[in-house]
Order: sequence, then C-alpha cells, then structure tokens
Amino acid sequence: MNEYFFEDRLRFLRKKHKDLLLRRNEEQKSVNGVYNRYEHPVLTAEHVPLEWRFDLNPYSNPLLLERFGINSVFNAGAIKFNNKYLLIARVEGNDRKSFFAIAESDNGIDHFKFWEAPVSIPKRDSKETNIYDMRLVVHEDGWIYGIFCSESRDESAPEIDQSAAIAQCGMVRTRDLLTWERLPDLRTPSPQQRNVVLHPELVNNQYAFYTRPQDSFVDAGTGGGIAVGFCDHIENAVIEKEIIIDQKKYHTIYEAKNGLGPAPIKTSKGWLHLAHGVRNTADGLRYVLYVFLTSLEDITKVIHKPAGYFMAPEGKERVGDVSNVLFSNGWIADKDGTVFIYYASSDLKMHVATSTIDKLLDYVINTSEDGFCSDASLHTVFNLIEKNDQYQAQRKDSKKKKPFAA
Ligand code: M1P
Repeated sequence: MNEYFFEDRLRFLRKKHKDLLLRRNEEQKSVNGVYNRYEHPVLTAEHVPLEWRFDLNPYSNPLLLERFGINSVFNAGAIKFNNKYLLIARVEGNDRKSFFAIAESDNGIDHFKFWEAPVSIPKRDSKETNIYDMRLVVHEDGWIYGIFCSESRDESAPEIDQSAAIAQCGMVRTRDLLTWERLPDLRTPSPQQRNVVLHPELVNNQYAFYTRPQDSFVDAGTGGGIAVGFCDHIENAVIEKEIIIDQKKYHTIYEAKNGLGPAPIKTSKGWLHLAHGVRNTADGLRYVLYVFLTSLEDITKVIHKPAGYFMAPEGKERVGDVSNVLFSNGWIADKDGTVFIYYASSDLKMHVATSTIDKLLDYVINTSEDGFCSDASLHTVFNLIEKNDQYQAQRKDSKKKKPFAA
C-alpha cells in the first residue's frame, strides 16, 4: 500500500467536495420579472458525502476507488424546519435505485449539506423495488407527511417483460424528520398513481389528496388529469372518487399528462399550485412547470390559470438522464412572502428560483388564460398592443394639459 497516494487522493477528494459545498450561488435577474433563477444547481450527485460513496479505509481500499456511485440527486420535497431550509432529495445510485436523503441550508440558496446518513423508510413489502419523489406536507393534524411514489414490478407481465411496473402512492409520517412511521399505501379507484399530494388542511373534517389517475406506468391514459379525492382516515386512506380539477387538453403544454408538484400554498386569494405539464415532441416528452389558483372555499375549483408554462428547461437544464424536463415537488414560502421554488432539471440535479407570493399571485391572476387556438393567442397580443397605445395616448394628452409637468 502506498500511503502517500491514498492520503493525496483523499485530500483531493475532500477539497473538491468542500469547495462545492462552500460555493456561493448568485441570483440571475430574469426578463419576465416573476422569478429569478440562480447561477448554480443547489444539489447534485457530487454533493453526496464521501462517506456514502467510498470505503475510506486505506487497508481495505488502498486505491481509494468509489464503491457506491451516485447517478443523480433530484425531485426533492422541501420544508422549513428549525429555521433551516431542508430538501428531501431523491438520491439515485448508479444501480438506478433511489432513496431519500435530507440536505440543509441556512439561506435556502447555497451551502446545502446532506445530513450524516440518508433517511431510512420502512419497506412496505418485499415487492417494493423503488421509492421516489417525496412531497413533504406539514398538516394541520400536527404530523409531517411524506407522500411518495412506491414502485414494484408488474407481476402480471410476462417474464420476458422486465420493464412493466406498477406505481402506487406510499405514505410515511414523522414529527422530527428522523423517525418515520410507514402508513398503508393510499388506495384509489385508479390502477396506478404517481404525483399524489396531501392537502395541508382538513376539508369538511376529511383528508384531501390531489391524485393523478393513470392507466399504466408511463401513460396517464384515461386518467384525465390532476384530481382531488377525500377520505375519512389517514391510517388506512381509501379514496372512493377522484374528481378531475385540471384536465389534460389538446395542444397545450399538458396535453399528454400533468401532475401536481408540492402541496399548495395558502394565500389570501386562493390556494397557489405548482404543477408539471407534459407534451409530446419529435424529440420525446417535454416537461414544464405551470401555476394555477384554486378557491379557498372549494379546493376542487380552479379560479385562475395562466396560459402556457411558468418555467421551462433552459440552457444546461435541458440536458440530463431524461432531457428536456423540469420537475418540482418542493417549495417553501417564508413569512416575509419570499417563495423558494426548488426544481429538478432533466432528472439529474436540483435548482432554486425565488419569487414572492405577491408576484406569483399577480402572475396567476393577471396573465391571460389559454384560449386554446392561435386566434385567441393573437387576440391577447393585440389587446396588449392596444392597451399600450391607449396608455401612450393618455400620457401625451396629460402632458399637453400640464405643459410644465415633469
Ligand atoms: O422523467 C420525468 C419524470 O417522470 C415521471 O413523472 P410523470 O409521472 O408525471 O411522468 C416521474 O417518474 C418523475 O420522477 C420524473 O422526473
């Protein structure tokens, strides 16, 4: 064993890791004014502690080779807890299996650092093969729920087909993010479920879930869009009826399928939702994020929904394991109105964008709705031009009337 080699290499690895964790993240001013992105991703595979990836014993690993490779860190749930910004990320190994791990930051923008060990979630049964995409929900019943996708092989598929899978909604709850109690999977009338979210409040004394009914593992099929369902108990949650509240629609950014992101944020004007919409292109599926608002009195009623996407993959975000994908299942609203939107790019890395409740409400209420044809979009543009012309004419007029006005 060459101990100098080992020590040198360890020093190199430690420095690289430390530099990454200490890297500052600069805000990038946007043109649209609604949110600002940041220069660097907030969490990547390289953020994962060396202790999870390497055997650091020079006797059993004299070449200091990586023993457990991490492929990606993405689709993280988010929560503000003990004044820290926490992300519960989907950490996927080179072996394609994913697990959850919590990383924390003091400001929500940089210096995210993983806790000492990943999260240990009790397994549902021996068939459960993969778990991912946790939404963290602070519920009014006092628990913090983790709602995630639990995947297993479709046993009804022929032996030759080793891709067929079944997705269901797994649930855990905790009070301290350290000990997790596994609850039975959510049961719904749909054959499969992914992107299920728990509403943070009881509705008429019932738990409310946002679901995404789907016929098969990838295709939503006859599952029409984002739905709401109610149930009496959380310990054995059964939804009898799914009410579609946000439907798939021809020639939109969510024509193939959609799914809710994080739990909605309660505002004075309604429940603010972030979702992803998927459409087909010649280059495969394209995932973008969109926003809508539901009524405080009736959570099944969408009251505002801007046309098109809110955020779409840009630049380096466009390339990854599944390219052309933005996906979000975590955001944090601070008491001062700042909103931290955590989003993953192309199933690879985590990023943050910041906005405010006021800006998001202005966006969701005052952006034109989809007219579902070119003619209607053109009408929106002509309306803007006309409004601006009228404003200019009024300005000229008022200057004429007040010649000495500044
Ligand atoms: O690969 C993109 C995303 O695909 C799935 O989302 P959906 O069910 O809406 O198609 C999820 O597997 C998600 O994890 C992934 O990011």
